[in-house]
Amino acid sequence: MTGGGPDAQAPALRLVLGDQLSRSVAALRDLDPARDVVLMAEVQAEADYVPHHPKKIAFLFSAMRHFAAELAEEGVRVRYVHLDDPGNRGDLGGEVARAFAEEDVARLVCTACGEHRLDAEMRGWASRLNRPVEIREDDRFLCSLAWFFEWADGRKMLRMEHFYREMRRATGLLMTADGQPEGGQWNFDHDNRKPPDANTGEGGLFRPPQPPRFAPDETTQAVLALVEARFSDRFGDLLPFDYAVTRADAEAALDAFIADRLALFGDYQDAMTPNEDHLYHSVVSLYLNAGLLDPMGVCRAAERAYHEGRAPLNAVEGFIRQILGWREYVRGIYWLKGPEYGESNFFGATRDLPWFYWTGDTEMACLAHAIDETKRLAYAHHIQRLMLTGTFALLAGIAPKQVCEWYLAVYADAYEWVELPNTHGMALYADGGVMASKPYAASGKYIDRMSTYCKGCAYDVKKRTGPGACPFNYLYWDFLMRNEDKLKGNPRMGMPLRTLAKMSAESRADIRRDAAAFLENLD
Ligand code: FAD
Ligand code: DLZ
Ligand code: SF4
Repeated sequence: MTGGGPDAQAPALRLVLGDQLSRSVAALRDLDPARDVVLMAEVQAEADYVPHHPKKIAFLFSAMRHFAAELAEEGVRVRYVHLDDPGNRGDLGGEVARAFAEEDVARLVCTACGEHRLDAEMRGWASRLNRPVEIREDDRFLCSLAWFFEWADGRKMLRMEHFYREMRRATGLLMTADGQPEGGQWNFDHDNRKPPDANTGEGGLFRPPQPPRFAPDETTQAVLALVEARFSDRFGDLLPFDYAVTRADAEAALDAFIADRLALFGDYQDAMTPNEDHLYHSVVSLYLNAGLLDPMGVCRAAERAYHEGRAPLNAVEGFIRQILGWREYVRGIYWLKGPEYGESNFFGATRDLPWFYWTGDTEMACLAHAIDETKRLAYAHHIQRLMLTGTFALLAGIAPKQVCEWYLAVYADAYEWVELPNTHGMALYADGGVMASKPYAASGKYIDRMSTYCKGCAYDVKKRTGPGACPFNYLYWDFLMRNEDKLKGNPRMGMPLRTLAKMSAESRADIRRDAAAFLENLD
């Protein structure tokens, strides 16, 4: 508690943010409905700090309104501020101050938020408001920050795989009674690299099962009208809107994933096709990150499917690793590295984000689909984010801050704690290797192997240079040439750099020429 003052029995204002929609969230834990007031506020500042996708805003506002209604049904007094309420002060600090002026409360109880930007602001509230402010740790994660910092302490390399094994041991997830990993291996990734085939809809005889769709109720319709009126000038389609906005529906979405798609999640985890948006991915990140699902519940549901013979180990281990491993790990990195983390720029990349990231208007079929899908759904799956929009930005030398802002704005699951390490660290290697052991740089060959995009593309993936050559090809080699000095100390870059060293001066010149011409005309 900062600010001194009343004891734990005094009436409290309890703040719940848009991504804290869990009844078990720390700020609500000792809530006394007879005494306390819960504050939830739709505010312009949170909608504007990046130009969030209209679907993301609609999802959050509707989920917030439904959560507030559930609390009210329990008999809790909720002070819910709508975006268009007269008197709305426009930011969270202003709404907390207004609540103190108008409610009979003596202290503020909150749960730590997920971004340094707001965290710094919240830590200033006690002195600004001259009221006691208690900021509790967000313990809806499987690994506490203290535990993560202890794990990281003294380690030269903070590799996810090492962290993940510790997490498997600590939680017992997919562990045998004698403390061994289920199936005798920690990781089944080598089984999880199938390209698209009949199971992903190639040949047109079969369509992978689709995630369930939830028809907007009256509350959601009111939010959709508000978002249409206020945010329709932004990148992203508001309609159709069919995401879950309650815990019950988010659980139904999870159940449908476990029943229909989990079994093939592993096999097609890295596959991409222009004909399908989700393939066998779960589409639960927006629910997890907003608090409508809890990570242990999701992992246990997948583990049960394995033990009951409904999904194979390669799928279940792969899925659990994303949540127990990657999700917890990136959160730890974000808080461990602090606000300076996003300031690094290992490759000194300065180019502006191409305009087509906001339109999808490009002849590169792979990027056109990933961006169009993002525009329609505020969603793209991991390999699209990493190996298409991410790799392109890496190869083209786009300024990391601009790329990070784009990712933070356009995805319904994006908050800085999870977006920044994934974009700045994993996709762009702007952190110089804190997260990844090498940059995820790849040529068109990778995209051709893992997708069917190239078949319908104006460019030729087999051509490295010359008219019609795939831009990923010459940009890849140009990236290696431009950054050879920075990469040569990395043993994992040895093979491509040796290939580069064998390249004739003429081939190098062709690559440079095509890359320069392409980059000059990016917009
Ligand atoms: P699935 O493929 O079904 O995976 C299951 C769950 O695992 C996800 O719902 C998610 O909660 C978790 N998960 C998987 N990979 C990661 C990861 N790398 N980091 C954290 N959690 C992970 N994820 C976000 O939640 N928010 C973001 O803002 C975000 N930005 C990203 C930016 C880039 C450049 C990249 C490469 C990845 C980003 N990710 C982000 C991670 C991942 O792409 C998404 O979590 C995933 O695509 C969400 O879709 P899904 O629910 O269908 O995931
Ligand atoms: C993302 C978002 C948006 C668009 N709007 C609100 C809002 O009006 N009120 C609110 O409490 N939270 C909102 N959020 C989520 C916050 O931005 C999020 O809590 C912080 O970024 C920390 O993760
Ligand atoms: Fe993408 Fe190149 Fe394939 Fe076209 S040819 S889809 S640009 S990888």
